[in-house]
This record gives sequence, structure tokens and C-alpha cells, in this order.
Amino acid sequence: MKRREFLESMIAAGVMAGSGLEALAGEKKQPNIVWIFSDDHSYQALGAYGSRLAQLDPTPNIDKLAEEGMLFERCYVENSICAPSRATLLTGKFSHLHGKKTNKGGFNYDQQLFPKLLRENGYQTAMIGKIHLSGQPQGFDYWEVLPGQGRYYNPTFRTAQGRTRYKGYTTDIITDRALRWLKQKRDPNNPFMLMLHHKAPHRRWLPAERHMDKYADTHIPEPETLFDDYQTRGTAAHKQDMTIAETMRMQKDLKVNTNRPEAADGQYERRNKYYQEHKDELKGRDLVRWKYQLYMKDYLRCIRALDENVKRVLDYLEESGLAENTVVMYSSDQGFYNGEHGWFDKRFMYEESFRSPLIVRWPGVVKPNSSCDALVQNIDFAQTFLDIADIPIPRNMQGRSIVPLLKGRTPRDWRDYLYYHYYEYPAVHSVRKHEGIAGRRFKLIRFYGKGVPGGEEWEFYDLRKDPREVNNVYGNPEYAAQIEEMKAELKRLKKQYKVSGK
Ligand code: SGN
Ligand code: CA
Repeated sequence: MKRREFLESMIAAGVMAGSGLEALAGEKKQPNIVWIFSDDHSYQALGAYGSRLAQLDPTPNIDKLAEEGMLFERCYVENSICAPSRATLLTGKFSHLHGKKTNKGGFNYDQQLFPKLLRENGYQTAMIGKIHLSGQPQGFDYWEVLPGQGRYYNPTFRTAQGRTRYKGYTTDIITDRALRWLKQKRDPNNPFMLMLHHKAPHRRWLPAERHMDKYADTHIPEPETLFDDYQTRGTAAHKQDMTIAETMRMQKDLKVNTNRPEAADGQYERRNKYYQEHKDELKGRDLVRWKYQLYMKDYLRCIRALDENVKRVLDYLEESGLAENTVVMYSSDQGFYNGEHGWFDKRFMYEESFRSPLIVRWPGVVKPNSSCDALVQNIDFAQTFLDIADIPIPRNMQGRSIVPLLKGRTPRDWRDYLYYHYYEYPAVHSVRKHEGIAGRRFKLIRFYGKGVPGGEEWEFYDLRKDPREVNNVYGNPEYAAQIEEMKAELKRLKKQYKVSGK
């Protein structure tokens, strides 16, 4: 029996009550981790990030978590798309090493995964909700996941025992299942890691019935770049297929003029009465503006349910006394365009989809209401979890634990640049393959391969002067030296991260 277990068993047996040794045992206790992960939740639509949407108060409960913890201002992904991001989360490696470069194809669960390491070291692990990786999950004492993308209503879950369908709204049900595990299923004598993964607010946005009318009379502020003309940019920005104007569908996305239940897995009937008829007289920019309002209202309604359900988890941690020794983290698998550049979806290395929210509450360790602007990336999460649990970190993981940052100290040799690589093309939304590096001020992107004239196109942004990324200055001689330096740095990073080929 380990020392901690021994002390706890003594406490449980009443042997040590009042002896003052509880505190000693308590100090040694490894913290629990509750990791709440959403799908496509942009930082713009998270109140604590203070963007134009913050005035709508979209996430009061997640904001409260930020007030009690640390908000990461510069958390990024290495490949802005769902399944690869989740594989990165589990492995602490870049897509080219864990093998899941695109949403297509399987995931090799046999490889080293941080939950397996937690488990081997006495943690109980559970995965509940959306994982979006095919195959039998490994590394979890308990798992209950949505097949593929899952549904917003009456979801089916798969478990080691088979499939079960529940009635209700998926965001609520994922939380119900997670609370059930916390309350009834885990062994209270061991530390745990719960991965609570929401489907919301992924496209096609279906809010809970209770939120259908929310924002009905609210005007959602537009981004400055809603009518971006991509003037200074290359083929990729011009030829993508993710605009509100062209790509967003009246029926399937916005539920306008539809009584075709097959369009969304039979889920439309329940909501037809909430949606207006298409106003045929709207054209051009007016039509885009109108679509933007419908899109954003549904997106924010989905986030509302998410936020309420975060509260349910936080409340339970409080009531049960678990809160004090539990690290709670909130993040999303990537960012999302809320009309910036005229887009929805993600995939690009431009800020809104490259960056994701990250909030961490760790009582007694993280200073409440603090923020950190060090460059953090989703390759860091696996190592961070192991570090929190005080478990040795394998050298082949590619990130770095953020625990020192959580303690308020940025190591001197913390990274200056992030490496990014997106691979899924040709595919839905037609975003060309690209890689690049980003520092605190500059961003260099190389689009390459099929669909890129000449096989290669570069872009370069000065985010200090051009935070909206509308001015590609790649050809500008003023930046020539900086660009050369970043090209060299890109090469160096690729070597460090073992990126081979083009
Ligand atoms: C679906 C969505 C796309 C989205 C991909 C991947 N279309 O195809 O908008 O980019 O999933 O999303 S939908 O009409 O089916 O919703 S991801 O988050 O899983 O990577
Ligand atoms: Ca996603």
C-alpha cells in the first residue's frame, strides 16, 4: 500500500482522527482533474475573452471559472480540426507523429496515451461525450462516447458494453452521464481524471428547446471583416468554401423554409415553429447580414446550454467537497470563425481558428482572476495533466507542461514560436494544406500542394499592426529580414518536431 493510501485508510478507519495527520495526508493527495472540452467554441464567444460578443454575456459560468482561475490569452492548436486535435490531446504529439492528420481514417489507440499513464499510476480515468476518434477508446476505466459527430437530440452513446440511446438534449445528457460517473461509478479512494467532452457548439447548430427564443430581439455585433475581399491574400483565402454568403445553407444550417426532416436527422420538426420564413427580397450584403444573425443566434444558444452545464459540474464539485482538490480546465478542440473574413468553420492558421480558449482553476495553486500570455499549444496538455498528477513525463511527448505558468512563473526558455500544420485537402470547405509559424507579433504561412498555383504560396502578417489579418505583407521589403529569420526558425522547428517531407 502506498503511503498516501495508508494514511487515507487510517483516516477512514478513524484511527488518525484529530491526530493532525489528515493535513499531512491531504498535502500529499494528488489532485483530481476535470477537463471540460467543447467542440468549435471560439474565444470570441466566451465572455471572459472580452471580444465584441462579450457584451452579450454569452458564458457567465465559464467566466466565473476564469475569475477563480487563470485565463490563457494565447493558447493555440497545432492543426485546427476536430479529430486530429483530440489525438493531439491524448498523445501530446503533433499530427504527423500520432498519425491522425485529418478527420478521415482511424486512430491508433494502441500508442502511448496520457490516460494510460495516469491509470498505471493509480488515477481513475473516464471519457464521456464526444471523442470523434473511431475504434475502442483505450486508457479509460470508464468511457461512454458519441459515435462520430453525435447528435444534438436523443443521442446514442457507445460503451464497452454496446450502444444506448437517451432522450433529451445532448449537452445536458453528457453532463448527466458525467455526474453519474462522479457520484456513483468512481472509487472515491483514488484521484481521478474526468474528460467531459461536449458536442456543442458544433455545426449544424441545434439549440435546446429552452433556448430557442434567446437573443430573439438581440442584434449580434458583426465582425469588422464580415465583408473581407481577401485582396492581399493568396489562392487559399479566395478559394475556400466556408463563407456565410455562399457556403452556409438556408435549410440545413439556418433552418429557413424547411419542413424536410431528413435534412437534419429528423430533428427539424421540433423547431420549425421557431424559425422565420426566408425574406426573398433580401439580396447581397443584406442577405449575408441576415444569415449572420441567424447563424450566430443558434451558435450562442448552443453555447448557453454548454455554459449552464459547466455550472452543474462546478456546483457538484462544490457540494461534494471535491472542488478544493480538483483542477478544472475548460478548452475547445479549436477556435471558430464567427463571421470574421465572412466565414464560419475553422482549419486556417488565421487567429480565430488557430487560437482556442483555455481556462484553468486550481485552488491554492493558480492565482484567482489571473491571466497568462505565454504561447501555449494543445501539444502541451498531455504533459500538463501528468505534471499535475506528479507522474513522470515521457521524453517522446512534444509539448511542455504549463504547470510553471499556472504557478505564475514563465520559464526563461519558454517557446517564442509555434508550429502549425493543416493537412485536410481536398475536403469539405476546401482549405488548402498549409503550415507555418507564429510568434507573438508575426505569422508566416506557407500554403502548398494541390490547389495552390505553382505548388506554393506564402503569406506574412504583422499582428501588431494588423490584428485582423487582412494585410498580407509577404512581398513587402520592410519585412524581408524578419521573413528570412522566420523561415529559418520554421526549418528549425520542423527538425525539432520531426516533420519530414513537404
Ligand atoms: C462537418 C461539418 C463541417 C465541419 C466538419 C468537421 N458540416 O462536415 O462544417 O467542418 O464536420 O468538423 S455539417 O454540415 O455536417 O455539420 S469537425 O469539428 O468534426 O472537425
Ligand atoms: Ca471541432
